[in-house]
Amino acid sequence: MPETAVHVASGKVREIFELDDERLLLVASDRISTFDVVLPTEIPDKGRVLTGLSGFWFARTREIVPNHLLALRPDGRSTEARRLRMLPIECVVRGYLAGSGWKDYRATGSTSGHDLPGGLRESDRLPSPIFTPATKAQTGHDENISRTDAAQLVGPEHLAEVERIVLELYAFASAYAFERGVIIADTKFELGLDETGALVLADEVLTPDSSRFWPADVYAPGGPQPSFDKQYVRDYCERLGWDKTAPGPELPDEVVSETRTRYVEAFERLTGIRFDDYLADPEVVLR
Ligand code: PZK
Repeated sequence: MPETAVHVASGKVREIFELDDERLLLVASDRISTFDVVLPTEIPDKGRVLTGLSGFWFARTREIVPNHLLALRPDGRSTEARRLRMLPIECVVRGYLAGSGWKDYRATGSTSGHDLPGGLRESDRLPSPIFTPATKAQTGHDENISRTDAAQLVGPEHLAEVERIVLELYAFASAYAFERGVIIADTKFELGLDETGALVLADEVLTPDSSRFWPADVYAPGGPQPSFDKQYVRDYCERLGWDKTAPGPELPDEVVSETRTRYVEAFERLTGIRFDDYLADPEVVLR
């Protein structure tokens, strides 16, 4: 990292530094969270997998929407990005009924104002993907909001374009991933505005931390699905009987190495690129 990079923000598992007035450095750590708690044990290369996947998707979705990516650093975990004015909403797209979408549906029959057919089960595929904007909670959980509230936050003209863009991104990526055996049940995008007022895709995109990835070969709606990446960690935590409050448990070596393998497998399946080739030259994902 350059000596002059000033730390500006921390997420649960990543950091942002300021390079200059126009550029940020996003650094993805190997930290992992489960049940909303960051665990004391890291998953080696997890940050590289996420950075590589984001770069891969940025390169393949440029025709749908311009993005903030300027370069991937040789360490494989750091992204140089254009500095934007971020929109104050999370742009969630759901193709399947899971997480808070399932909770809202079960309680009210709808989510973010989308009236859904009756009789849907947990993890069912939706008749068509839906945009379910959410607030950016500073602490605690993002809250699904109505389109009216979202329009208030970003302006009605931006909201219509944001919805069109994120539905197109989801349609492209979910079809691509499904052919490679991965269901993208839902995913969260973040957009910002550049100096000309144009919408730009930012943050991380279509990674296991910003999405629910399910292995397609065992998909069975009617209950929760196994997570492509974190299932070993969740199962271990459940077996321990941990109460899911901080601090989380240390992970045994076997859970760490199985989990690392799952992250690397997600990377290789989705990109078609060997992870070792990424480590040798991260910008292979951009070509
Ligand atoms: C920005 N975050 C979330 C990400 C963290 C926090 N291109 C951009 N321009 C201006 N701001 C942001 C971005 C991006 N991406 C993103 N917060 C600000 C975030 C990574 C680590 F700690």
